[in-house]
Amino acid sequence: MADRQGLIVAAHGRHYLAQAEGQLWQCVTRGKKSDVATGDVVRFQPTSADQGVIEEILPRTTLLYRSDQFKSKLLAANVTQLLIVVATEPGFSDDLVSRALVASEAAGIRARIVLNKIDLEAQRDAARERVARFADIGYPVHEVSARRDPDGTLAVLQPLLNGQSTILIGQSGMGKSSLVQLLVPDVEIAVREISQRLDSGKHTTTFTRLYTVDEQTRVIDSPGFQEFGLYHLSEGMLERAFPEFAPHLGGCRFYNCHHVAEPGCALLAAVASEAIDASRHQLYLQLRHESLQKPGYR
Ligand SMILES: Nc1nc2c(ncn2[C@@H]2O[C@H](COP(=O)(O)OP(=O)(O)O)[C@@H](O)[C@H]2O)c(=O)[nH]1
Ligand SMILES: [Mg+2]
Ligand SMILES: [Zn+2]
Repeated sequence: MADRQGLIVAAHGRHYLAQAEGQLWQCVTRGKKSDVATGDVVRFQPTSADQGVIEEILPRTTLLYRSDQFKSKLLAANVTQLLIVVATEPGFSDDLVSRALVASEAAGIRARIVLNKIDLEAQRDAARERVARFADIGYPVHEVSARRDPDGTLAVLQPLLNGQSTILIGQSGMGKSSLVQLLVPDVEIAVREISQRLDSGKHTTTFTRLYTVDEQTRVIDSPGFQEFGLYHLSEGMLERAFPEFAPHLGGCRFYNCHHVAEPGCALLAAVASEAIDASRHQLYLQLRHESLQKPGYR
């Protein structure tokens, strides 16, 4: 059978679901390769009416991933936009938000923050204050309530998602799946179909899924995560992934300044004068430390 071109809509271990010619194909890779990501466009060789073997990943425009000391975890390919979903309750981690922002900068993907559950008032002001710090750096923040105000939520998000390929990421319980349910018509049918084909009907939510809203618009739901390692980013990539550092880079006494404890460091001076948030600089130091753990990347 002739090769087909398909869009990867879900990845689970080394099993992939490709959408092609109006149907889903269960695909595997050759050998032990598992470098295919949700959102990839692949060329595959059909082996039956609905199964195939992936032969080639077509060139990607973007690739979003995280990594620990030993391996990379691909989050999604070809996305144009990252939506970081946080909520008033349960509490969210600033550290994880910042790490996701750093990942998006390094991958060249625009990022937005969505503060969900603004109907819950107890922690609302505190949550607003925390996301405002990211707005100050320049990241757009959008307030919604997927549950209490679905129409208002759609009015805010639909124009932002139109024509984009957007991945929703965030800790579990923030409301990612609730938002996807609003944004994707007939999502239950798509979920059931994907789960059954990929996971033999076990209905786990531990994998990333892509939904097609229209020809130009895609939405990707991802499982919640507790950590976001970025061991793959070099020191040079890291300092450029904090947009608020930019005005100060180049102002250090030493051209090869690491912004750790060097005399005459413009970044440390900016932290001291509170022009740069100390916790963001702390994260830079932590990420730098992580990247130094990974030999061969520097
Ligand atoms: N009060 C309130 N609860 C919400 C809202 N959005 C989602 N939830 C609830 O928060 C819980 C987690 O939502 P879910 O979409 O599964 O989060 P996910 O883990 O990020 O996918 C569910 O019980 C939702 O009903 C909201 O706007 N307001
Ligand atoms: Mg979910
Ligand atoms: Zn410096």
